[in-house]
Amino acid sequence: MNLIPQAEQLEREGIERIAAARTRDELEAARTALLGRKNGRLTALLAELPKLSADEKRAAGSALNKVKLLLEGCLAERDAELAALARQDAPRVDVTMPARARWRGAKHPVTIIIEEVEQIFRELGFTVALGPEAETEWYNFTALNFPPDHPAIDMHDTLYLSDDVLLRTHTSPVQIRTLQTYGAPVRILVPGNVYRRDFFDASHAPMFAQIEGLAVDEGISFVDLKATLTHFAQQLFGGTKTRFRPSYFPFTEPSAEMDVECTICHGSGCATCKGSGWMEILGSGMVHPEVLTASGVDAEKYTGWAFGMGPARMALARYGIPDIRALYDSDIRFLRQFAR
Ligand code: 2NL
Repeated sequence: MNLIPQAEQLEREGIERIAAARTRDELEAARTALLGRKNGRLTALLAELPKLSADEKRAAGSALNKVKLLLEGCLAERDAELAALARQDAPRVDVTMPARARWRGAKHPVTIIIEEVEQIFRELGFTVALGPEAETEWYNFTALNFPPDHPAIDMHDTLYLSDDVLLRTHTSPVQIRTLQTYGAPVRILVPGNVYRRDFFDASHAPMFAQIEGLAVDEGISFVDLKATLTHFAQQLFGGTKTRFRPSYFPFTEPSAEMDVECTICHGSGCATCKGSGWMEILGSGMVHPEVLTASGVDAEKYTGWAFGMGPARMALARYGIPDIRALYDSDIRFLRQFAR
């Protein structure tokens, strides 16, 4: 028996079959049919070897081993060809193409200030309180000790929705409502939008954000007001100097404005502080006993202090924005500068 012609036949047919494989699956099927350990054609021929004489065995074994090595080489070559073809068909990527710029959201500068103020007062035990923007004259003016002929109550300064209902001119009504609902003691911070009948110009807007704060408890004094507001200014502006000046509001007595050393020129005088070296940041005072009484709080037992400030003004000062209208234009070129 001679296996040499069969080895040659396997070689010829194997080369043809490998070249004919058009996919890697077909190539794998060819590999199994030709060289598979169980039912491959080479394995079948090798199984015949024991029947041969020693000389025939040597010649046939060497021939079969040559065929095996040759077909393995062909399989590897075709496999590389098919892999290269698959790469060519895959969608191609231009790695030099510039990336599309990703949209980054930004907080509005007024929101940045409000959130920082909220955080500072939260750490002092204050709770954030919210309330309606449409209010009655009683909550907006009467309970706050405005005399009935006060100019702010006039239709020229306040936006009325009806005879009695108006758009709140400050967030103080929320403090009155909180005292009515929960009684003393309270420590609250009240951010929100307020409305005034003003023309929109570089320094006025008919709607703007306000933040007020109120602390009412037994034994609260002007010391608490000064210490808390000084701590607040140092947290927000980073260790700057502060000063208090006497002032007047119908709802506080005594009243005081707090200034911080100008954050732009550090006291030497510039355009932002109009040469004074100081920036006014808030109004404050001891809650007028009439306000406590109107809110149902015993003014003999409790005292309190309160403050109000405009975060839009503070944003203009901090970021050096020259015109308040930039805060309300929704111009993306302006707003994206605050992305961090
Ligand atoms: C300012 C001044 C201020 C208050 C607001 C207040 C509220 C209640 C009682 C007493 Cl319920 N006071 N708020 C007190 C002092 C000043 O605002 O310049 N705001 C922009």
